[in-house]
Amino acid sequence: MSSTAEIADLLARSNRILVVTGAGISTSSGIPDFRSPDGLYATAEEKYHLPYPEAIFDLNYFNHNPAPFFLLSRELLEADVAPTLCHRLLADLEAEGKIELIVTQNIDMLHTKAGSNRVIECHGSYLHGHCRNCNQRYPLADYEETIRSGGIPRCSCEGVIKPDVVFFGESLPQEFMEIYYRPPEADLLLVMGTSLTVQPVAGFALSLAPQLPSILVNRDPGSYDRDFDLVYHGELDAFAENILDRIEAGETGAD
Ligand code: CNA
Repeated sequence: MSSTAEIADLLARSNRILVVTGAGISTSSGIPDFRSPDGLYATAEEKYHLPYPEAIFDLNYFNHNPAPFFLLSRELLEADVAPTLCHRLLADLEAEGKIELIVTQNIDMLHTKAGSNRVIECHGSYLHGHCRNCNQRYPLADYEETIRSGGIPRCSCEGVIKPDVVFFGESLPQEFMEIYYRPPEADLLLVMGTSLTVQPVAGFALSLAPQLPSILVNRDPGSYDRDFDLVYHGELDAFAENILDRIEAGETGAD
């Protein structure tokens, strides 16, 4: 395992960092990930009364029963869900002009809440939604309150408004497909809090890892560790706090 000193030093020497994030960077805010033992896949069937856990992001199931997805959405949109130290670290690095792009698989909008702007939400987000019946587009402000109060948002035509979160089998946003085929120029790949199992994002990160200096930060060792130059195992908040402390103390060799 690499030390945080080595990682902080590489971060300090890099000026065009391409970041790929997953659900692990948000778990300390109270939003469960998918695959941890207490993650969504372990608890969803019982908690949301689903036939199988993936049904919560399945379009056919949503058309038949949208209630479980909106129950989960209510938890995600709760006002007190705050960005984590990891989101803060990335926003700070962006303020220093070091971030080329953050590609996030997360739908919780916490990168933007933390102040990051250079973000592609490749699995969509709640910022807009569309009516399943007439395709009318709605901004979050029009339907957020309904979700927060436990309801199912509906269009003027009575169709259900589905937030623009990418469900299984749906296309990823065009802006992600563009960088998938033409990755931005970067001098470091930083991957955090993802099991690297969901395509095409996993393939995107893993194909870039051998081409760039690369860092992987995750709780547990995994089969992809060998693809990265520096690997850190542990809690992401502790990792972010350590790096932020080093940056603040000027221990990083930053120019
Ligand atoms: P995943 O497959 O659940 O993997 C998460 C990874 O993060 C695992 O390797 C965990 O061990 C690791 N991890 C979890 N918590 C921590 C922690 N505190 N410190 C260090 N490591 C941790 O999730 P992926 O993001 O890889 O899968 C992609 C899915 C998850 C996308 O489709 C997302 O939309 C979806 N998702 C998003 C959210 C969200 O927006 N916050 C929540 C749950 C699922």
